[in-house]
Amino acid sequence: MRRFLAIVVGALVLLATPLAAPFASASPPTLRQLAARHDLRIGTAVDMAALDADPVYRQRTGSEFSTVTAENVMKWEVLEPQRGQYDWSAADELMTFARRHGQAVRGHVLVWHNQLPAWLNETDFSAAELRNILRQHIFDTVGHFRGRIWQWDVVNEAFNEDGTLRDTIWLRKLGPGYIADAFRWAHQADPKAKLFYNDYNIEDVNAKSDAVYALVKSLRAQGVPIDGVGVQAHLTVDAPPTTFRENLKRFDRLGLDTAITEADVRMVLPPDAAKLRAQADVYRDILGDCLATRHCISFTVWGFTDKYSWVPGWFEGEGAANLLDENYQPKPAYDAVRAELAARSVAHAA
Ligand code: 9MR
Repeated sequence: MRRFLAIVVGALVLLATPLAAPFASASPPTLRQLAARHDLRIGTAVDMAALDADPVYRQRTGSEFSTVTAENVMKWEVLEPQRGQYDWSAADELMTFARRHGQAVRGHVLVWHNQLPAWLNETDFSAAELRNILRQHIFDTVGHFRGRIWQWDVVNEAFNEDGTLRDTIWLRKLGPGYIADAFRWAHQADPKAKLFYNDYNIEDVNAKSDAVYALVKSLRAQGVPIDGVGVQAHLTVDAPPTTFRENLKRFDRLGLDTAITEADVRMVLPPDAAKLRAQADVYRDILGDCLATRHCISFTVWGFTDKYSWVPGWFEGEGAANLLDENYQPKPAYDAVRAELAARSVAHAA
């Protein structure tokens, strides 16, 4: 379907070019316009403080991207800081922004072990109580946004690197069945949302992605409503994935959608020409892997400017992981992403 559309759109563009050219605007197509040719949504995580305070950030978020993800404001600690008292304000603001800009929203995140509210960590709930709390959280949250979320990250980062299940409050108290439960509850709360399992370090075929593969295969076999696998893609310039395409394709063959959900490519600071070139190559290659995978439906970067990246705060001495620098100047990676989107439609049309 994607290839077919690209051919049709490519042909139309070729046909229309001589007529349209005199009237065409001088500005080059945005990332979202280029991605639309492939039936792909291109997205960014959104930092709500920056969206409120920085007009340039706001403008670029709206113009360049066709899907957005809340970087933090749909996490449990933000939504329900006191038990039973929800604060939807920041998340709703993002929903309004997305609607105004014709953007699909990725909901992030329902079940995770980080950024849980203090009241949840502080009390020693029984298994039955905790199961009810999780169920209620999923019904409240998915229900609040019902009909307006394109993809939900239902369960996030449930595995260790060796493929065993991560020791979290959910696994400890509820056992491994919490994963299937979460998907079933989310589906009941919004039958139209696409439901994703999401994780990092699963770009390559490795012990962790093998475990995710086994999990989603077994969920499908049991009739659990799961639609896709999100591959975060928090990467570095010097250790890019080598089997990403093969990995995406095996999920595709299971009948699942895939999505790149949190791409960034960090480097040891300061940046230099060689590192920026290497970074561009990694962005280009993983985008190419997504485009080559039939049901890889979105490519989301975890922030688009180095100005607000989470990376320097977490990895000492590293950063410069995004497409634009701190002054919103395009880096080679931005040009590489544009070129990959532009070149591929031409190749398909040929
Ligand atoms: O980018 C997020 C950062 O602002 C938060 O402080 C951090 C806290 O856990 O979470 C970051 O986002 C994470 C995402 O929700 C899940 N995958 C890993 C991301 C980077 O840590």
